[in-house]
Amino acid sequence: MRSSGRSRAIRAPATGSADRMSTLRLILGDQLSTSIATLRDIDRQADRVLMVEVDEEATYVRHHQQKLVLVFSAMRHFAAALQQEGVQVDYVRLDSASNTGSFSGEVERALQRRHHDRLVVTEPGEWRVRQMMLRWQKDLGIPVEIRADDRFLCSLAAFAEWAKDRKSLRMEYFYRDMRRKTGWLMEGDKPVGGEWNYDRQNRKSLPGGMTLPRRLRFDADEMTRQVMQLVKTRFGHHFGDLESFGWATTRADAQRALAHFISECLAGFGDYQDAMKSGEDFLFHALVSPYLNIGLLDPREVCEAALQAYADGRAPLAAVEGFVRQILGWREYVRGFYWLHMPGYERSNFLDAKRPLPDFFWTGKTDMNCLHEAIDTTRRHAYAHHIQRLMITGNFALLASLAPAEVEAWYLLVYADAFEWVELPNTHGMALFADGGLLASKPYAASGAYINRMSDYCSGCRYSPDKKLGEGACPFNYLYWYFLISKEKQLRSNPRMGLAYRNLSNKPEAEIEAIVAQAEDFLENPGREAAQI
Ligand code: FAD
Ligand code: DLZ
Ligand code: SF4
Repeated sequence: MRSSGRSRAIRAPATGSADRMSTLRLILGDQLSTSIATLRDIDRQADRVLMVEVDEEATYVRHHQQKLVLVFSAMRHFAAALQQEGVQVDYVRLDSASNTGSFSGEVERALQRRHHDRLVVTEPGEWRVRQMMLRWQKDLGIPVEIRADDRFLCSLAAFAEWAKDRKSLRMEYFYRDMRRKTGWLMEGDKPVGGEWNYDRQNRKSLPGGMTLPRRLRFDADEMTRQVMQLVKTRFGHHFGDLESFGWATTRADAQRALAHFISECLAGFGDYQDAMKSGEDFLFHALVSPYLNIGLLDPREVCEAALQAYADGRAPLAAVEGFVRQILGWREYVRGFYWLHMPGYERSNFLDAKRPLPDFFWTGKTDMNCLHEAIDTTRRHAYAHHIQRLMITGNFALLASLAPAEVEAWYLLVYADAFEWVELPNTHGMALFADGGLLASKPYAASGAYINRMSDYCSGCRYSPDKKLGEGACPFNYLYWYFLISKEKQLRSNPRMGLAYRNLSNKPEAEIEAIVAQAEDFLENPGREAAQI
């Protein structure tokens, strides 16, 4: 049964004391923080927390099986922790017989079960859910208070104020303002060490034979095992492996993961932030985005842990600045950006990209070893690190002119940390340049030479990054030039593309013709080699 959505009062008869107000407090699966605004001012005797596992959220895109396990198991652990604190929690499991399958239906049912005077929620992370919530007051006949999500370091109002009257929004300037506001890595009004950004030092490839840090993964407890069984039964056809699940599902374990990253990996994070290596899924990355995004960790505590490591001399400035920039800068920036440009942001298609997503995005079966590695780690962990997302799968999607909506649906479902507020700007804006430069000043387009420089993938590939055309040539090479040729109308006037277009003009006509022929032949069926595997 689904909520009819008609306007009516559906409140159960009052049962509590006449002068004590009762509030229903809805907590969503990415709001698992005891500091969440919804829980403030809770009256433990009179109020109830509502948490619901619903089919609609599990299937609006077919999330990776590990993402489903993470969200449901973390929800169940969070509910149990609240109950231990004496909070009354009304928890609806996915397999409960009367589950209506939607947020609206479950809120309606909770109001039928018990009398409440009002509903309190914290604003959600997706436009889709916000629109749903805005209808509840009228549809359910109860006052609904939607509170600001103040777990972020920059409020939406402060971001809108920063963005106002700016011709273009660039993360770097936002980040500098946030450094000034927080005082992090500042000496008075100057950045510590004299530079705002140490990225130039953060682009090393991994030296051969380097020992990489052991990563902390977590064994599934009984609660997680039950959820794994549920997911296997109901969503076993969704993308991704289940058995390799190793994510933390409680705040305590997420804090352990953070502490482990700070002590074992942060010092190497800066230098090797852009590096990639075959068979190494995590390198020096933090693996904290799923925890930040569902609320098990708070961005302030994550940044402060890194700042403390710098203060104690346990990590160099370039690493700590690089890490803090990802959270204080990028994470806050994309969230403000998303809400500023929604709705409608996802509809732009500046580069007129239309090709369907090749099948190997689901199977990982392709002779292009870099793509195989990035998709395979995604399948095994619901994770790939930033450079794999941007410069391997993202770069391919950009160069191959894949339809933004298909690529975005893929990114939203395959990663454990994917929620639209963070996934969409990164995919639509940063990786695909589909917004024509609202988020990034130029497309992140690269040939095989970049991938060869930053990884060891090419040595295990049937293609050669040194070969530009003909049999065995790396597809990224001719696709890169074909991209410039076919998108010239949109990109030539971009000042940051000047050098690329000057290089293109130096190419003889015969070479251009050969590039176009080979690229178009490849793009007709990019997955054709998979048949040989
Ligand atoms: P680290 O590399 O160790 O970085 C530390 C933290 O910084 C991350 O946990 C994350 O919270 C934050 N961060 C870093 N880069 C970004 C960024 N560009 N935007 C926002 N936060 C950032 N991140 C998500 O959280 N959810 C997504 O759905 C998502 N989709 C992406 C799609 C594409 C096409 C690209 C290019 C990037 C995407 N990112 C997304 C950003 C980034 O790739 C991930 O945050 C990062 O890989 C998470 O792994 P980590 O915790 O090991 O990060
Ligand atoms: C991602 C997700 C999934 C798979 N399932 C649920 C759920 O059953 N119940 C719930 O409260 N939240 C879930 N979530 C997270 C929501 O999709 C998320 O809260 C919205 O997208 C708003 O950001
Ligand atoms: Fe990727 Fe090209 Fe290197 Fe193969 S040769 S791994 S396709 S960049």
